[in-house]
Amino acid sequence: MSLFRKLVSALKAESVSKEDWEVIRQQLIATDLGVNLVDQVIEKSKSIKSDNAVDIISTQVQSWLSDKSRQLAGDKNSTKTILVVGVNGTGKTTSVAKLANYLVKNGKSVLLAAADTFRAAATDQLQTWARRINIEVISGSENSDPAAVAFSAITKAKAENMDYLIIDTAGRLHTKQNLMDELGKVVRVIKKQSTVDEILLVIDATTGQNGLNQANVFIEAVGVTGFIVTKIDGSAKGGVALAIEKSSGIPIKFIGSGEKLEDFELFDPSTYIAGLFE
Ligand SMILES: Nc1nc2c(ncn2[C@@H]2O[C@H](COP(=O)(O)OP(=O)(O)O)[C@@H](O)[C@H]2O)c(=O)[nH]1
Ligand SMILES: [Mg+2]
Repeated sequence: MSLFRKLVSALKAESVSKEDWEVIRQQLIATDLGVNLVDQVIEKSKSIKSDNAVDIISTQVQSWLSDKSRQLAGDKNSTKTILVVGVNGTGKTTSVAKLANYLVKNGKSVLLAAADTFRAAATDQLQTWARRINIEVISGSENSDPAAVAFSAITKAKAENMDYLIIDTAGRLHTKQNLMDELGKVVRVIKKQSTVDEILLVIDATTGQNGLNQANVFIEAVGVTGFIVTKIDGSAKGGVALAIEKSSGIPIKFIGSGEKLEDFELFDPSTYIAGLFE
């Protein structure tokens, strides 16, 4: 990704002009790191004269990342429920499929729930993925109650002793109150029978600072436990990942890097930081 390429050159240079610092600043702002963090990096960079300058700055940037666990939470002996939430088009349904595939490849049993009942197409999309992974999807008819789908799904997942239940949800909710009501109801239905172990918020890296604002609405409305940052493949704006962890303290757990099932991995902070400073 090497979003910090120009900064790295400057840190290694004998001297850097005022104009060059401004160019670097603009380049960092374009990564969607946010003006505040960019200015912190620039100030610190200007102040150090050392052969280790790159290491010093990358350590500073690393300290902005969350030190919370990036592993999926939950008791290994019972069904763990993961709710996947986020704005429409960010990549929720694709990420649900990718996460299921990742878990199945690691020997886990997974049931899916298609609780985005606003559009029949959303259920079809999830069923197509599930056929490829060879797992089952619980769904309801169009416009049926998402909480009813969640109820059937958790009942089945527990009866069959599944390792994971992953619930895809709708993002097309006009107000925060709507969002809270609908997601809150799904959470209550699960909690009557089991636990909600993760609420993963999907963030589209290409939406930049706007993605951050959307994230805050979800963070306030439901107890988000982790992020899935998608579309980092098509983005020169990977700075949003840093910005979002710094501002929320919530860890990124997975990243999506393409449209295929395999384009998905655990977020590794060291690799991410190294990539920025390549
Ligand atoms: N390039 C790229 N595209 C993605 C990624 N994740 C999802 N998409 C695409 O984004 C679009 C919306 O995805 P979808 O899962 O339907 O979003 P949802 O509305 O949040 O459920 C689809 O065209 C996906 O193929 C990713 O990591 N990289
Ligand atoms: Mg969807």
